[in-house]
Amino acid sequence: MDWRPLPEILDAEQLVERALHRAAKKRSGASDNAARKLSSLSDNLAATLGAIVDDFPSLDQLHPFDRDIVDLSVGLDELRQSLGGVDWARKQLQKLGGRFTSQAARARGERARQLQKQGYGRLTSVVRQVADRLEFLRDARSVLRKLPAVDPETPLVAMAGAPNVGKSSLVRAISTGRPVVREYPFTTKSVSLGHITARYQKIQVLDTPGLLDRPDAERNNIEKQGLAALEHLAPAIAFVTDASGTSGYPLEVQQALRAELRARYPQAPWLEVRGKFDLEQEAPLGEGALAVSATEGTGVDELKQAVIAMLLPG
Ligand SMILES: Nc1nc2c(ncn2[C@@H]2O[C@H](COP(=O)(O)OP(=O)(O)O)[C@@H](O)[C@H]2O)c(=O)[nH]1
Ligand SMILES: [Mg+2]
Repeated sequence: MDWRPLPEILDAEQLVERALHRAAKKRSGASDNAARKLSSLSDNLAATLGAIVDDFPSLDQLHPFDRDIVDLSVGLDELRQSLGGVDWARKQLQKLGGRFTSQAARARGERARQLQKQGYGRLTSVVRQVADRLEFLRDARSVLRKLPAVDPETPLVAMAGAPNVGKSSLVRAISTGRPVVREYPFTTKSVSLGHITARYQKIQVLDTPGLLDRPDAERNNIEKQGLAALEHLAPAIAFVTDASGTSGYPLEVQQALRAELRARYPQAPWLEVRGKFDLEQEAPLGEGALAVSATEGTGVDELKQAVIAMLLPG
């Protein structure tokens, strides 16, 4: 799902102000002035709220990966409730708008002015009642827009391994992905995506947050984002082991994690990667493993070619 096109969402005050400004321009001088203003205000507010709801993809039709990622990053229930709240307000605005407009159309003079004032108050207060919902949607939008636009139909390799072993550095080295690299664990707060183009085809390279060898129930939301990808997108896996002793995660812990993932995803095409090979190694390079150094660039092209061969056979 590509969330980047999600349009900006105004907050309740901005929305009210804009609609009031537009309604103020509706001057006819005729006796139906109040009715025209009321109808402009309610139509405008209802249409804007309706567009906010419509611009979000239907949550029930999300790909299971996107559904998990949305849930882990902003909360699916809260998102659903906020959209529901805004849709409630849209219906309220239509109902109230229709009622005040037709009453004002039949009224004259002071009575019409009174109805206009009352209607304005009621309509704007409906929008203000969902101010928190709108605020939530504004925040959600800025989080969602940063999520990776994974295409489930395009070949995918996930860089997996314990925290701080050099996954993000390798994603940067072999793909267009630009995940943050830091000298401490858990810098990767969410999955992120890069691409490799080979033979006129695209391969997606997913950077996943570090995983620890522990039961799912103890895994945090950041780890769960990586698992959602492994679970729902059936990627090839490039498993990175760091035997330099600098990651902060002992080799046995990394190997236990590797065994867990292999057992969990026995069908996944698998690349064994030994990272930080420029540093002294605590264990010999296993059979079939690729030795790479992201900092010195050694083995990086071999890794890229191995990924291509694994995902674009023939
Ligand atoms: N010496 C050396 N350090 C590396 C290498 N790759 C990554 N690092 C360092 O290891 C730390 C963690 O790297 P990062 O790519 O963020 O690891 P991640 O947490 O697995 O994504 C950073 O300080 C990197 O500079 C490498 O090939 N050699
Ligand atoms: Mg990382």
